[in-house]
Amino acid sequence: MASNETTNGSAFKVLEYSDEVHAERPEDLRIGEHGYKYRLVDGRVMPPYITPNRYALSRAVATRPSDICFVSYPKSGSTWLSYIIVLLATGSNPSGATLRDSLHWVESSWTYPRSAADLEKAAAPRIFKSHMPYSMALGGEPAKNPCRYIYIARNPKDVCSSYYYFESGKSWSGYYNGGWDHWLDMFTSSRVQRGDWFDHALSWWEHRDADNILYLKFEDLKLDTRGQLEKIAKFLGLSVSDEQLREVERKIGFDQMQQTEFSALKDVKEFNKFFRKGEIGSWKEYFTVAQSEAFDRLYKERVGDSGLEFRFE
Ligand code: PPS
Repeated sequence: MASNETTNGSAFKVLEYSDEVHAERPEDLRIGEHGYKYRLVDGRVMPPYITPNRYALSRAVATRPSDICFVSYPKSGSTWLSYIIVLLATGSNPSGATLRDSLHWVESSWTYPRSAADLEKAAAPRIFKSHMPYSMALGGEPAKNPCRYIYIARNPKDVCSSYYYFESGKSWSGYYNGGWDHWLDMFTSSRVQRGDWFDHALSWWEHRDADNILYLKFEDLKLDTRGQLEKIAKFLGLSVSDEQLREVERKIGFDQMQQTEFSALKDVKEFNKFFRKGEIGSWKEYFTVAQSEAFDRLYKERVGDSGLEFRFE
């Protein structure tokens, strides 16, 4: 274990990404335009800390009926969802010292890495984080797993804008310094870490009616928080009192989450502005009218008549 990481429940330290510690085989990393760093895993663009060994471990997890895996494309509200799941599923009594420490992000070698032995003995419910498309899911094919999967999707214009902010000038992206126009081109041509947004969101959408899959949207969580909390609790088979729901709703508020040390993600270096806006429609600060119209055409073409729709404002 690297010296800048904690073990479960130990003293608070800042987690800092570094190729040497987290990239496993740094010689496999690639550098794209404007310094953008990535690696290919199963032919898909991935961050350097999603290593072949970690990915293999995540695919091999023997899931249990009590397991919960939340999944998303990056910047879609997965941290928000994770806090909800941790609070609901543990009765507000999380296993870790911080939010990240209360989760198992198996595909990643970076924050709070877990070994197969750690996973074996982890307390139920084991709560897993993943940013993989359906075909690369934790545990192998979800249809063959007892685990419950909760996918959260967000309108891709906001994802793209939030992701631009998140990847610019960061260690794990090679201090990428392309401008917005360049980023938008990267995003729409599957060259950003985690690859193509469309096939990621659609891959889970196609399986949304499976008994062990719940498909959520950031916009619904924002506009109907209480209704979505009830939906999540029901899906997880939890009976939660009105008072508990009100308490969870208060704790997961945008401001509240940042003010609480447990959920503020202050243990991760370069995450100081992780809670950027938390809004629907902040893409308007980045997209020009022409870019927005071109994106709408692409959206129509790629999403087609699948029925996957979002509020964009
Ligand atoms: S990551 O790094 O890929 O795991 O990011 P992820 O957590 O999926 O998404 C980050 C965005 O979610 C916003 N967020 C919230 N919005 C509303 N309410 C709450 N409580 C909340 N928590 C996180 C976060 O601000 C990021 O969106 P942007 O648009 O950048 O603000």
